[in-house]
Amino acid sequence: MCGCAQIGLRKTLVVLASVLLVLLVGACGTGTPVKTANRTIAAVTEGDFAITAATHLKAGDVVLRVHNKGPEEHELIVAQVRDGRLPFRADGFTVDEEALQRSEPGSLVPGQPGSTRDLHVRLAPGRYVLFCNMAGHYLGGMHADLVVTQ
Ligand SMILES: [Cu+2]
Repeated sequence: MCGCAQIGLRKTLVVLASVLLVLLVGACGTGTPVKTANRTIAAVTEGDFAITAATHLKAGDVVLRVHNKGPEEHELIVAQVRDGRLPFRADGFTVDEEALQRSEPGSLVPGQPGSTRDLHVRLAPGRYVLFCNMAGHYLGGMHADLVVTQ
């Protein structure tokens, strides 16, 4: 057996373990935003039917690390609002996303239960709502207010 191959494999395992550790630490955030050199990383947790996230963040480049604990798929939309209210469609239970276009810094399409995904957004000072707009999910409780300060 070749010792070189074994050393290579061991190095690969160490690197994989390090990457896993970083991912796990990132995924298990307590909701306290983490400020790095250029950006803030903030944990967002989605579930049936609630969104848990920081209520206040500093303006700038932000990574929303979105974990869907399921059991359903959930999307995430970030919208800036003036008075904390979102426009609704005629159906009365989904938000009118077309009316939000210019005040929507970012969104994620529906994600699998158990998944963790990053949404990169640039947030200006103001009031925002994080929400899931799948049928009935907003009214089911999937929205969270966010205040961004200078
Ligand atoms: Cu949802």
